[in-house]
Amino acid sequence: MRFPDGFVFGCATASYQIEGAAYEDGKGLSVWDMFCRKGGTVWQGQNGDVACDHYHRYREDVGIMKQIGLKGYRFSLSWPRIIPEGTGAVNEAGLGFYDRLVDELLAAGVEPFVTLFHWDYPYELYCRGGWLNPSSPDWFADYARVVVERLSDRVRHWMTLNEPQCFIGLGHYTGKHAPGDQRGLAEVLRAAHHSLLAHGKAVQVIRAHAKTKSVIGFAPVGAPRMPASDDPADIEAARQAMFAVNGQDLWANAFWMDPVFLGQYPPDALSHFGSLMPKIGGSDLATIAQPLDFFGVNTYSGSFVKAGADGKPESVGLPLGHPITAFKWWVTPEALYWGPRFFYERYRLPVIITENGMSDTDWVGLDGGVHDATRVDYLHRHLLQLARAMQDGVDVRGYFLWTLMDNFEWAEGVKERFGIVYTDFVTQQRVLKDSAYWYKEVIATRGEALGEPR
Ligand code: IFM
Repeated sequence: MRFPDGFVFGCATASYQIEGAAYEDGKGLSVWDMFCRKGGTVWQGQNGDVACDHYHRYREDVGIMKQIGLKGYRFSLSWPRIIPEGTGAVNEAGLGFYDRLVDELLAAGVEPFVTLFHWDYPYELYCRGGWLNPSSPDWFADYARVVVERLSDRVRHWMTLNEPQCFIGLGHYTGKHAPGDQRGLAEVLRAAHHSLLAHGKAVQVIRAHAKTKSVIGFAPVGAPRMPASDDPADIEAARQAMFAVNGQDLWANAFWMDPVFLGQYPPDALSHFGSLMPKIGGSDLATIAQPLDFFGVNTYSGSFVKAGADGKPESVGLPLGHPITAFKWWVTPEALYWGPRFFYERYRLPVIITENGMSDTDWVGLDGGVHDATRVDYLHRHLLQLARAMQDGVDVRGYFLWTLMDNFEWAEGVKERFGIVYTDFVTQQRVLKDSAYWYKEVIATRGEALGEPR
């Protein structure tokens, strides 16, 4: 199978995970700068102060993207690098960095896909209440305007928020991520609502101020539920489970996606969370549900479901010894079939996989290469399932592999290596792994190198 002309094979990264230069050129503090300094928060007390030093080495990194033949590069902007206090004065040096990066990408023939926010929230705004402050959606919209006015003559593809499930849920509920808060569910739901409003307002800003026709999306986590068999009853059970809201956490797909794509919170979210739900202003849902151009989704793994005796969804465990990544995430390639299929069915927008990949314990071999056969197999299986979804009629426009190079994996520090390029964090030397050469071949043949979907 050949992927369609114009299908974007890319890689994704995020500012705090690769840039470093945490205290340079007028950048303001982010919640991640402060969280890492707290102690006991990140593996071995590591931080993203230097990370991959991409801020200084971006030319070399774009050269690597060109060598691999990437069609698109998804990266995020550091809000406090651009507006150190979160609102107000703009830091020209910070904005200039992204300006040069965009130029470099375009010169290399790599299309920039910009994510406005991938977790490095301005610390100054956190001190003013952060996502709990009712003004937070406007702060985000103001920041979006600064960026759009500067970059939209060259950037056409935009994503607003990356994985609100994580920066709200892990950041404000479990406290595992920055800012490290453990708040009650009512406050967390209020912060979630503000983040969705921020998304909607940013879309309005892009549409109103972009200098070229924009293609806009959102990049939530998509956690697929997959039928345990081809029995239509199991398929229906998986579909129901995929969009149900029933846990005491923030992982439910529909909680985040329905407001954005359908203009309403799912009815079971309202009944399930009841009085914990925030007050929803009269025009809030209309603001949140701005028309989007694609359904971006980050998917790494899924879980199986069957129809129970009463027809209701029942979880099905995986067999003993089922494959698992270094991060201890189950390897379930069918997630890239059922996820896109169910999401497309419900939200009717072209799908872009905005992240997919796996962590492993890679190191440089005696021969100087990095032989990550397991990652190649993971990617191969996932791309074949995505191709199968496309053959079954799902409109998929792109695939962004997470990630270009090993980087700072949040609370796990540099322990979890997700890259197709190996980063030596001492010398900052980059080494293309076998998976990078494999991906290059996949891109060059527009997927033919994968063989037929199976
Ligand atoms: O590294 C993260 C990324 O920042 C968001 N999505 C999941 C990746 C792997 O954990």
